[in-house]
Amino acid sequence: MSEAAALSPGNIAAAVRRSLAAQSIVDMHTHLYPPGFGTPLGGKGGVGDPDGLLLWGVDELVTYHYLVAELFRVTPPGRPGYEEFWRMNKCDQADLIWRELFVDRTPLSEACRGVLQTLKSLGLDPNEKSLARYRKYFAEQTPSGYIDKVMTLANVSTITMTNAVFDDNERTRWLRDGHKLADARFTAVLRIDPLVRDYAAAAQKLAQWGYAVGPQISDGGIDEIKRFLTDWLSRQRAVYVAMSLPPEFRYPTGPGTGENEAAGLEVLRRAILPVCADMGLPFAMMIGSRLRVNPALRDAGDMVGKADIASVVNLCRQFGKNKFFVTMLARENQHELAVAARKFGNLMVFGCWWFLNNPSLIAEITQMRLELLGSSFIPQHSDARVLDQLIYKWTHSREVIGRVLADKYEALAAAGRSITEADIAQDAHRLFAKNYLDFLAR
Ligand code: HDL
Ligand code: ZN
Repeated sequence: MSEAAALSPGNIAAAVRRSLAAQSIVDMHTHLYPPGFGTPLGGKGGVGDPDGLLLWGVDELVTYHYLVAELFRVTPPGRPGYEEFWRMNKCDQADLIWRELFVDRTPLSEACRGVLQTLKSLGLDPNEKSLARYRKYFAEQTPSGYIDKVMTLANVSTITMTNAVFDDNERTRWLRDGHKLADARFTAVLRIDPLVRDYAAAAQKLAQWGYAVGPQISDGGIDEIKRFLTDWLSRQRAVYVAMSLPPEFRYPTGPGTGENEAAGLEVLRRAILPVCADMGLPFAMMIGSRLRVNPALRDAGDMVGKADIASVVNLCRQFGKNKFFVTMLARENQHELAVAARKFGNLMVFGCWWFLNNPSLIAEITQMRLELLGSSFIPQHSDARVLDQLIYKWTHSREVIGRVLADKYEALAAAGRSITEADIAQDAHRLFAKNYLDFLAR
């Protein structure tokens, strides 16, 4: 069919599926790394690095922290205990999770279904009772070759990392291996949560790293924090700066703001945002994560809380020269955030983050965003922590977002607007790549 011919309503859904499948994705937020950062699974001819940052293969897939949380919902108390579980090796942890969540129970959760979708997409049978056959398959892969395979299956063109400079393991690798970390498939993001979430602790580390920063904010200290930021932005060649923030995040300070919190906000106001504005870099705020509500679960122990959109509005208005990527973790915050984006062109709403990355909520949020923002938002990021997850996270999101888009196109057709394959392809490009890249370049 010619791209210019109007689609009949009955052909729109299939055209959307084709377009989204064909559209390569720039994934703007992941926790993935190229092989230069090391990988615990050496694969064919390789040697594993237990502290390596590139996670891939079935044992990492099955021990994803979402599934660890789900494991402890079904095992009898203390069998195993938390610390007993963490002392188990990765394979034993994966065998336990596979048996408890995938064999003894129907794997109904999104995180379970994702593992099965990934295995199926790789040509493996998702019905195995043990992980042995899957392990054999992954043992035949090389990390870099498997990255290409996964990116092709997921049709992802660029993987955007999260580079947590306050993480000792990652920082050491940047300082030691900087020259060999570059990989054209990946772009870096400077992640600096402690600078605002816990300024006192961050200041101590900065001082250890040679930046003249003290527990009290000073003009000299602000200059040193700016130097720290520009040092790392150039080392990483970062494309934006990011941090997650708790539900209690408020800007500006209020009567209840504590001393440490106030210091973090001053660092945000006087160092982080000016450096981002000077360098033309977006600042990404991921708001609503309350960390370690169950510390024994480690990464699986974080929780969601309703946050304050007025603070986002205040920042967008006060810092008109800055560009803000914002995603919020609470379902209850999504409508107000989308309305805020109608008020500020320097606010780009993105993703269905973490506990929102489920079909029912992706559908609800995407429909609302299309109705309020047209195509001027970024519908999804994968947040993948295990490379293989790109396959299922994007398979599932293309399916759900595609159905919502098809519904909107059918409604437009009913209103008399002709919808062509070219219209759909242009929107797919905008939503899954161009909005992000244009905002970086804006
Ligand atoms: O802060 C973040 O970037 C979150 O995405 C956390 O990493 C979280 O643990 C996660 O992986 N969510 O999907
Ligand atoms: Zn993340």
